[in-house]
Amino acid sequence: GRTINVALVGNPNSGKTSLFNVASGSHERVGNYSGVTVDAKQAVFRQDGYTFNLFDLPGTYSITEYTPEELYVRRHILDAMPDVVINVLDASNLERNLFLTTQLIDMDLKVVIALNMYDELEKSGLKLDYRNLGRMIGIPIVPTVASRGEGIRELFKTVIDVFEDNEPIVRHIHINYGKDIEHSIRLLQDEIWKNTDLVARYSSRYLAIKLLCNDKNGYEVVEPAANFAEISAVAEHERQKLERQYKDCVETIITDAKFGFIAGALEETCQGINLRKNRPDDRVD
Ligand code: BGO
Repeated sequence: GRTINVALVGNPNSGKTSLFNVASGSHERVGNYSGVTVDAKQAVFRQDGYTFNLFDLPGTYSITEYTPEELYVRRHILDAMPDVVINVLDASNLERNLFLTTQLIDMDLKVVIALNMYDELEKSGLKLDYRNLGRMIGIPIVPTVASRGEGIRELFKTVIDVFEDNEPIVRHIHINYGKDIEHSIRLLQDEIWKNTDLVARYSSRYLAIKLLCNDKNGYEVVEPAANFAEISAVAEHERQKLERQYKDCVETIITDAKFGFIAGALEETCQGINLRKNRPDDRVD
């Protein structure tokens, strides 16, 4: 059988540890990797003829570069390039948890959502059409109750389908950041596309977004490129233009658009949800 490298990404307390433990059940080979600042765990197990190499990454609300955990998760995704990311969501706190999902969408990865704490969602009385939500965001969603081991086999079956390109829901969507930002992204992508090494490894759209947000780690990724001077000149010019125009930093505009996208998707798929409680201003990170 084939080996699939899988990374677990999710907010703190979304149930990642429970999912990791129940999935790796037999603990065939569990390694603890203590970095200077963060811990990550790795386990190897088999299901349906495949070998899963599962990495549990630190819990984060975001994958920008503001905390060691965020940077660790981002580095793991960009450097280790997992075949499939399992995005573990706390279903009882969907709006906030989906923010991380929008960042994975920007990165153009193969993703499966574990809609964990599904028991809590059912108790809460909310009616979520998760199949439709999955269709809207182009990511298959599997309900799980990790603490009771429910849905885990189905989850990894779906990981196999996504890995093998057999999952019809999978579709790469772009979150629309508005006419002006989209124009700047395209100009920057034109410059990034000239470098075949960069585009072989990274999504040009993701890099363009990171540079427009003046993201240090984004610049580190692009720096070795032969056309770095040209790329950063376009990025600088576009960022300054956008910030003059909006009187705000690009990251804030993009964050607002992400929450708008989430609210729109949940309004259509989740009956009874109160979308006011986690507006961008109340974010914890
Ligand atoms: C305690 N449903 C429910 N209801 N709970 C879940 C589920 C689920 O699907 N999955 C996990 N939990 P972690 P991170 C606890 O530890 O895996 C629970 O941070 C308790 N502990 O059991 O640690 C899970 O790795 C005492 O709860 O998450 C855990 O992502 C009383 O959610 C918590 C009640 O899971 C966080 C719960 C001493």
